Amino acid sequence: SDDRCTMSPESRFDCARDRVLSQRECEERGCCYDPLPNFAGPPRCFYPHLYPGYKMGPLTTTLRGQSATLTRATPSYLPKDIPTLLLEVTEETAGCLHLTLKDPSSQRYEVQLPAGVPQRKTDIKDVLYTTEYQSDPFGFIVQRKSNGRVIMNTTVAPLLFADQYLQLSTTLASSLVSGLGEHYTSLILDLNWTSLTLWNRDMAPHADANLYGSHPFYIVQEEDGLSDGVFLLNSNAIEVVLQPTPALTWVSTGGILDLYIFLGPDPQSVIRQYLQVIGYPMMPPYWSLGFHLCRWGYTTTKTTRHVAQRMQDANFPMDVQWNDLDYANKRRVFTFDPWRFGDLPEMVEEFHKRGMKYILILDPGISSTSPPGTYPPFDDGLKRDVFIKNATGHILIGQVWPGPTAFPDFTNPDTRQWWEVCIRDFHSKVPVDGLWIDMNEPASFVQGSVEGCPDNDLESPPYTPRVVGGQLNSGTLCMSAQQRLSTHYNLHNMYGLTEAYATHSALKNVRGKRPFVLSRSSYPSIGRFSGVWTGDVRSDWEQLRYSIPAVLQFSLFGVPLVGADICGFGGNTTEELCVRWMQLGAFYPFMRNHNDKPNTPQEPYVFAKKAQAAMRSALNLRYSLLPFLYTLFHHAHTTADTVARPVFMEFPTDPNCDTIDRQFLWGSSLLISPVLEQGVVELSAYLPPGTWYSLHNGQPFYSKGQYLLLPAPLDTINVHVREGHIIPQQEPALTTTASRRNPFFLTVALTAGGWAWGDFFWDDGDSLDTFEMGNYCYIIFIAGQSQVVSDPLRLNGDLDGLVLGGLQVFGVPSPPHYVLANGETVRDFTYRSDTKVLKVSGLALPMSKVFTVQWAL
Ligand code: MIG
Repeated sequence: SDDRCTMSPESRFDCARDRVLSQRECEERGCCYDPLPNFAGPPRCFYPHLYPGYKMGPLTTTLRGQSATLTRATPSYLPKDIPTLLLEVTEETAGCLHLTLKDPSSQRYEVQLPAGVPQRKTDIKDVLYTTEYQSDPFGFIVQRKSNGRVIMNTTVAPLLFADQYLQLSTTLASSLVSGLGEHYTSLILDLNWTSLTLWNRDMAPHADANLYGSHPFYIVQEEDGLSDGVFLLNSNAIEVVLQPTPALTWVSTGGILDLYIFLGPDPQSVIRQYLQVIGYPMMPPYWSLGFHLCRWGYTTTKTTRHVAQRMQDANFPMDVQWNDLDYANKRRVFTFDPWRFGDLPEMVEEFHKRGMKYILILDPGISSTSPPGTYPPFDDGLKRDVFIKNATGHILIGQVWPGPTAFPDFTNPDTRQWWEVCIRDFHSKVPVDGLWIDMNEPASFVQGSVEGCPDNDLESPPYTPRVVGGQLNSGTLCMSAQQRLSTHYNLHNMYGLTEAYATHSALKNVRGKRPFVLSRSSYPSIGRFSGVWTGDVRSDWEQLRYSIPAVLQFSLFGVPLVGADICGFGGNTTEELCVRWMQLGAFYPFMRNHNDKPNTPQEPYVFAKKAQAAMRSALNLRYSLLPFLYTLFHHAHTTADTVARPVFMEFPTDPNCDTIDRQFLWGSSLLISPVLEQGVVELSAYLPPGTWYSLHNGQPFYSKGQYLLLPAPLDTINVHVREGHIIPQQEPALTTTASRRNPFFLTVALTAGGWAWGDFFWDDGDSLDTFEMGNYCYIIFIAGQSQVVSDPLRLNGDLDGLVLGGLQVFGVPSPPHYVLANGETVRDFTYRSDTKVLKVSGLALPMSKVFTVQWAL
């Protein structure tokens, strides 16, 4: 046997990714063959040590890094090798190393993210990494400087770089890998010879399928609490192969290799470094954090009004009523059905008068078969030449809800202008508050186009990653379709991003307020413009459970405003499932109940009294926490913190937290432990070391870092407050318009030493760039030595007349003799010696002034 083939099975890298090879064919490639039974296991045909590849020329020092030329003497086994490559290595920041490989002799397609990501230059003196190269065959090794840990090592397999097949393998610093969405997976990915394809597809979430979004980014938890991450800035179809070495192989069907390596060193810093490249998330309007109600099948304005009315009559907080496709005339966007939705404008005005908002769906497909002169979006679009063309230069026609449709090319600036005009005209009749952009993978009901697709290398590349439908053009446009920036082959994964960008800009210009866009398809950067929902989840317990890792993954991708369809979209829900889903959904950063057309209703008011009460209390709990949630979004927007946070991110050195994805945090201080199974009324929840207080009654749990059995009756979701934190809250109301005027209160969770800290961001909730222009309030709360004081660091926005109405202090060791607020005696307080909770109410301390609440022990 060949001693170049001696690596252990788990360290073998597939030499036949592109097609299945016989032993003879494998050996003709110069690879090793082991006829082991390889069902979903190590590859039979694998690279020997030092398999020939590129050879690296001398390194030249550049301004911020190094560069070298790579050449290959012999061709690879792939068609159209790029024989010479330029390697450029840039030390972007202390924690971010940037490495590109491209063809120096001809320009290949490169991703252009929407402009406007501020360059955050930091000190690059003490970089966290070291880089080493192997020159023949070429490979590189990135190590963590502080401890020598290998973060990437690409010498384990050859680099391949052909026109439509780019491949790079690397070891991973550990087996705890997350990211690489969008897929139906747990938070920690399975490295047991699995592959994940990144190719945006209209596909209801299920295992092994490429779903709506593509995020070529992963984060690795290293052994000692440190973390690293890698982003491949490439928008082509990508397959990521994961193996237990632990190692990962990127296979892309085009573009260049543009890698960012983030050294953290902690997980939150990895995410921040990633978002420094792709952009920090937008600040959502306050109202968008309220409850949203939607379904497909509110078939008239009458029905829609009735739904909103019944919600109000039953005292369910709700901010936003939605309509699905039902509103549109012949399902054409920018129209409304004159019979069923003739008074849509009036209905929206009514909602506005009640302090509510209104959103409707917008698909990208523009009907192409209305009689000329009757449908301006298409007529004007033709005139302005905004539609995607097929390979022969004619408008590509696909098939979506209105029948034959053309697809706007949002990479063309003229298209963005035309889109804004469409939105402006529609908005002048129907003053929507936000837009829901669906079907933007883009989805089409025919393969490629109504005429099919030509036969060429883009439609049938030499290698097609495993995609639902088997071909890249399945359920979408032809790959050889032409857009302004490039072919659809290169741009497909960015379609939703470009639409979100256009829609965000249009809404901003038309409304002059903070835009709200919700997109199904996604790509890195989308969090700057839009929230995302996780598509057509089924109404069942498994999908409820996997909605947590789905939401947490979008946190890692810089899309904090995310949620799943509460109570499930596909299939009929049950009362119990819907109660549990409303409880969990109250802690999705974006909270919307949405249902598919044929299903039984699932609005909160349709259920029995007990279920309604449970849902109402979940909604009131969320509404009471909105000042806190809004503050978390402020931190996401300004410092790239996560909102819904994986537990490992907050407790990276506690190995018990490594894989937790049935619980999660809001920020650093609220731990949410939902019931995810049918018939369950108690649950085993992990509490990281320290004291955690039940948010419901202040009962303390002293955890050594252990699982505790918690009661979880149907009317309760377990939420725990971490010691040392202060949560700003507000009395709930039926809308945020009303709740924003209510008294605030504080939940103060003391440490054993009696300390706690919290902060609070507030502005008018709807204006553009309030933080950037300084139009906001920012207040810090500090508890210690038996008192809570506020420290208003900035007071420039909308707090006038608002008061602190009370507070609850958890962990007060003994009954206070008296309570003083700003030095004056307070009568209205209670103390419970069983739970050690002090409650002070009936206060009216202006939030915009320094206040002190003291208790004497
Ligand atoms: O082909 O607009 O994911 O939320 O209700 C289905 C109808 C189109 C898919 C979306 C779903 C929406 C539905 N849409």
